[in-house]
Amino acid sequence: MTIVLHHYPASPFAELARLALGLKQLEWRSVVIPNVMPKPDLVVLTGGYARTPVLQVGADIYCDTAAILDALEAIAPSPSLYPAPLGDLQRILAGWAGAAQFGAHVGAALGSLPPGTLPQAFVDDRKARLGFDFAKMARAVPHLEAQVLTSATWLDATLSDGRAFIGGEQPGHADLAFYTNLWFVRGRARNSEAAKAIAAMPHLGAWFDRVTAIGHGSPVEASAEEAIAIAGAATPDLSENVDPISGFTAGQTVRVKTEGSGDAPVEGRLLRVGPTGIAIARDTGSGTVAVNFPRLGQMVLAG
Ligand SMILES: N[C@@H](CCC(=O)N[C@@H](CS)C(=O)NCC(=O)O)C(=O)O
Repeated sequence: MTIVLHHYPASPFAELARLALGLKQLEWRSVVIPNVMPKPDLVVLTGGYARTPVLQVGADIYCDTAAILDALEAIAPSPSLYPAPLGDLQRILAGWAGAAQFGAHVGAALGSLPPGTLPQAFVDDRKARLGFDFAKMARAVPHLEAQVLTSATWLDATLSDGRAFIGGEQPGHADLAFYTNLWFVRGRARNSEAAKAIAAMPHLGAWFDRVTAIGHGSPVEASAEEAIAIAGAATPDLSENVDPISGFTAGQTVRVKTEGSGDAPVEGRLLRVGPTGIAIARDTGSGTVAVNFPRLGQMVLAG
């Protein structure tokens, strides 16, 4: 079983996945993908999903960090990404960190960069795909930094009782999700007011260092061609398990689309759908892959 992460260094969600690989001390192949469209080698595997990161385990493809972390938890159950006492509540905290809070952190960081810092291709891509308006973001920096500092203050207060991680002595999904938001602000906008205020929070700073120390496991560089060959040589999990409440049947052609986004839907034959996940089968031209998504935030649409 070969684990491949399709990612690029500066992506916060990719950093979340890299830390999850580190927590599990896994060996993995690192395929660096473009940070703008087009991503032809990635979509050969995903069928259209082009966000960062994507995990590949042989011919099983996992889109979105929620599905990626579930896959890693199944591959290497210990140490868990969902340790007691929070357990699955880690997911709810991570979900908040990865939604409005993610936007505030990214906006506070990118908005405080001097104009002209970001490559034009990146500015154009994010405008077209995600509706980013960098001039508006720059004007909103004080507001966005306030959103960042509210959650940073709550985290610092939570950690002030001496716990090592958000849920206690073991790190979990929530730690990785909040960390990557702060990592982006500290890394991209070192001299911003938010980065300085965060650096002055003692409990948060010590926790940040503990999460950094988790590391990334053991990455080995690989090419997109190698990743496609790995998928071609492997057999995906084509087991079927369709929850009748979904209104769909196994084998039916469906499209899976990220809610509230302009992202391309991914078409395939429905394998599995339940309260926590979706899987479809599709042909890449050189074999079949199973493409997995989280249930939350993904729409299943009839063919
Ligand atoms: N909900 C997704 C969000 C992924 C996401 O939006 N990633 C950003 C990068 S951090 C992205 O895809 N940006 C556009 C790109 O990389 O092309 C997840 O948890 O993986």
